[in-house]
Amino acid sequence: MIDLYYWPTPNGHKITLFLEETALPYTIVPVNIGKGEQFKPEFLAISPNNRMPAIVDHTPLERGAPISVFESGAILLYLAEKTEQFIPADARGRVQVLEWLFWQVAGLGPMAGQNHHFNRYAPEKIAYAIERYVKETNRLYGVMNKRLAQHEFLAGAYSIADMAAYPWIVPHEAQGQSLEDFPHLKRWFESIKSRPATVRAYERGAAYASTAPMSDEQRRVLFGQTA
Ligand SMILES: N[C@@H](CCC(=O)N[C@@H](CS)C(=O)NCC(=O)O)C(=O)O
Repeated sequence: MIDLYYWPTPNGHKITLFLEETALPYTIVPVNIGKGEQFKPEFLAISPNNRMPAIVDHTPLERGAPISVFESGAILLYLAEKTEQFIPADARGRVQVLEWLFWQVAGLGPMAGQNHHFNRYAPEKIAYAIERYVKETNRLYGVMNKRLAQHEFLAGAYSIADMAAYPWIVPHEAQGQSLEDFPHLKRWFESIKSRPATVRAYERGAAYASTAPMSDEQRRVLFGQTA
């Protein structure tokens, strides 16, 4: 029913978290981003920003032609609306989920992404850049920790906002962060980690994951892009 264009990165995991929670039938179409498969014309036709994840829903609610969606936040929202799950129906509850979903896609994701880049992948270790993104990641963890001191999840019950954020907290050590400094975030993290759907989602990803260090060719494909 749904084709998921996927690679086991934090943005990819967001969507398998949702699909495993809801048991929507899906097929993984691997997009090996280190090999440049995100530049294949058939993938660019559904994801013009050459980034995964993307989905094609072959049975949209309104019937008719398949619907494709790119951008992880748009995909989560599309799937939540389609299934009426993991987003509340009332305006007050809904807007909170949207706030934290957008906070993740516009803040935590890009900042932690730059943290990964300068901390782990950059061939030169640039102290200013590392410090800038480790500190900003730390600030964002603090924002979540404060929120989670008062709320079990980011916005009401477990929602697409939590699914967007969780995969970006998984690599906390590599981001130079300790969850011991953020006890409420740690409680939230452990509770999502132990959900059976989370375990299944990460198991699906493990089939594609590689532990090999990034090669020069992969670095060229991923970090040498221009228009
Ligand atoms: N804003 C996008 C970001 C997606 C993204 O950055 N995907 C990365 C992997 S986590 C990717 O596909 N990279 C391929 C590339 O850089 O060419 C989203 O939230 O979906």
